[in-house]
Amino acid sequence: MSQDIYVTRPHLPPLEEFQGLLNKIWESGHLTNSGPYHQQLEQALCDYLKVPYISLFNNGTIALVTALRALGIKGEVITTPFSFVATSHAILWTECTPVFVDVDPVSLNLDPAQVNSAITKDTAAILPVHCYGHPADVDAIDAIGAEHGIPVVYDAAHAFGVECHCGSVLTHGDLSVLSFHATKVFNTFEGGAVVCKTPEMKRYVDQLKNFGHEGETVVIETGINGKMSEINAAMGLLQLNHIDAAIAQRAEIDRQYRERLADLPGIHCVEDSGQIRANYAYFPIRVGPEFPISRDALYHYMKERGVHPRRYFYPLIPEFPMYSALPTADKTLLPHAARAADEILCLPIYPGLDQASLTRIIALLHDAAASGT
Ligand code: T4K
Repeated sequence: MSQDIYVTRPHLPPLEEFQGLLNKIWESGHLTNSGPYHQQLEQALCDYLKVPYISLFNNGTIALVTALRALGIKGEVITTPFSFVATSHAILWTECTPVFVDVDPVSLNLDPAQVNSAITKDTAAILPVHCYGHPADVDAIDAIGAEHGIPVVYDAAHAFGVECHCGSVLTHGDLSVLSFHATKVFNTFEGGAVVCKTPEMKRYVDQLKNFGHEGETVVIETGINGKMSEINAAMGLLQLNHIDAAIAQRAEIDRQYRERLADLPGIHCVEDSGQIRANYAYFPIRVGPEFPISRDALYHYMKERGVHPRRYFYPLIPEFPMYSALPTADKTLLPHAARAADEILCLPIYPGLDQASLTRIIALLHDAAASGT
């Protein structure tokens, strides 16, 4: 019986490499609160990602909440309905109101024209997502933010290492937020980061994630505990040694999917959107009406046969109960996002997905097509 295949499997460095770093943590007793590995990882990530300042976090969600808080956002935040629920939850946690606008039907990222038309006197920020690691239309969205004096925070949870026409996509907007969760391209088990443009902002974010402390006896803000531990930081340092090889393996899987699914009517691979360097974080396909069975039928067909794709992102965020009463949650106002949520299926992609597994996944898609004709 062949093993089940999941949408992802975390990349892990060789265990013996980790053991060496653990020994040092045990010797020093420095477990958290900006220890040596934490500081090394911040610098190493700035170098790798080509960004000026990074503040590490214990996860991407707390990093998002802290980023909004650091900019003093109060009011309405224009955002995408087509994302993981953490994007909108961060808006609610900062006591702001999400304003959903539709996505571009091809890139599935926020449509700048829709963002522009949604701006009112109450708009406090724009929170786009680089969905699947495909860059949002950063030039257009940054320009809208600049024109109206509205901060832009990018949820870059999927966009580790992604570069667009002008370098790292993480240098856009006022702040960008990364996730280093186990399911991400670069993982520290749990983790995240805020990418900052100035030393002042980095210092402020560092204070906010450390209870608002400024030194030993002064507390300047109602901060939170968002600190990354030394264990997670050590894992990050090791992961960085392997990241280029891991992304190269993802690229090869992406290439094969595109090539081997090209002749399957009704299956449409979501196109990249303008990245110069991609990270192949996800492999989303759209199951069109020409495919003999529905997206959900295909999802169950595959699961029953031991392959577990995921419907990222279904249901749409506005359908969840804490959002559904908002005036902008009406799905008829979000037709492109609603259609994507009904058609999308993310196929397994991760370093270590072997050739036999890839062939099995692709064969299953062909079999499913044949089963419905
Ligand atoms: N913004 C966006 C746009 C995001 O996508 C996310 C997170 C965030 C913000 C928030 O960042 P964090 O606070 O998480 O750092 C997963 C992740 O939990 C979540 O991090 C991620 N986005 C989201 C898209 O996916 P689930 O509920 O799909 O995870 P789960 O546990 O079902 O895992 C999926 C598959 O991965 C499993 O079937 C098997 C495999 N897996 C998973 C884990 C956790 C493993 O093999 N090992 C593991 O340890 O949410």
